[in-house]
Amino acid sequence: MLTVRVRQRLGDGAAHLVIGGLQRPEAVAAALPARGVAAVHHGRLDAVTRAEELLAAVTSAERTTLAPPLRRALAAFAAPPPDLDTPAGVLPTSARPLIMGVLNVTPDSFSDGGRYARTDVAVRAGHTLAAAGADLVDVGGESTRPGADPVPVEVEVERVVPVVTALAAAGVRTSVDTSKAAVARAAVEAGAVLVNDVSAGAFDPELLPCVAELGVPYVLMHLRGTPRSMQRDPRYLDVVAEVFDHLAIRLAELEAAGIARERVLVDPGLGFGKTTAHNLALVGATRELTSLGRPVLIGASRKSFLGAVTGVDDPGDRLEASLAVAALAVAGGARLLRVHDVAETRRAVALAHAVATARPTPGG
Ligand code: PMM
Repeated sequence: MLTVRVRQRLGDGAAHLVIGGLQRPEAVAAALPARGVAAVHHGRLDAVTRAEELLAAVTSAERTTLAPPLRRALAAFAAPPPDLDTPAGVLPTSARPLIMGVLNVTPDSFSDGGRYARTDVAVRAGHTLAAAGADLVDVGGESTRPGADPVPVEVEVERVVPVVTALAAAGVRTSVDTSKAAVARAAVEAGAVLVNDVSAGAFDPELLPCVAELGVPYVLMHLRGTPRSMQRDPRYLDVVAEVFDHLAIRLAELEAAGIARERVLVDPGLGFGKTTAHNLALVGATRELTSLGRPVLIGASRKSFLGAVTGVDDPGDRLEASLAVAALAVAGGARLLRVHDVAETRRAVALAHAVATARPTPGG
């Protein structure tokens, strides 16, 4: 499949593009007018070019298939994404970055392990997140920490559903963090308005048909391997290109499975089969992910790569690093931040968003 990543738009109508899936990328590079970059890396064309020049350089058959994704990616790059419709109203992703507060109802999550294993305690914590300004409370009943074992479906349902039910009844908007169809269904029936799946549909073949039927928004995240194995020496030739292409290809596959693009958010999956260097490169490439045309979710809060950079071992002490990444992600166009420290992130993000959208009129 052809994939189009915009790295930068230039003033003269040209753009720095990376195109995956071309039949003869070297021939296309050779046919482009010289403008600086026109090279092939790991089978992908990396070129500074205008859309018309690029379309003129490919075969007529490829022109037909390349033109729609090329125009879509150029239009989407750096533009605010559309809003998301949910059963509980619109999530205004076009207007501002939103905050998803993390509520892990598990005995073993890495950052808040075990604190919320009791339903009443978890429900109270959900209210606290909402009061602090979370637009969504993300309820998860299975740890996705590196090395974690899967949880039986009944256990996950028992953990998640009472919490979602209580929060929904109190008017708190929830999402469900699960890779299992039965859990997604039970949680949505209990009031969850979005399915957040770290597996991109790879762990349970029933999940995507279930999401298609439920009709709620869906977070499509990149993960290499499984939580049990993912941190064993992850390697990429080009992490940004591979994560981007995976998301682009999976978006098309979701559409074929009945999940409209309009319902999907994309997430590079920081910490899921990635080294510190991979995670940092992906945070730095947030803007490029906006060329997928979907709201970008970034989940960096308290993760171990932040500790690796700052030398802070305790996840609970990684607030400053978490806020720094949140601000950088928003500057790069991210529109949903999955975080533990909601009030602090909200303030940091308000500032980052104000800078990103500041456009004084000349002389004003
Ligand atoms: N990270 C975790 C769990 N779920 N979901 C999405 N979409 N993106 C993430 O980065 C993500 C996630 C693991 O972090 P936690 O143990 O603090 O919940």
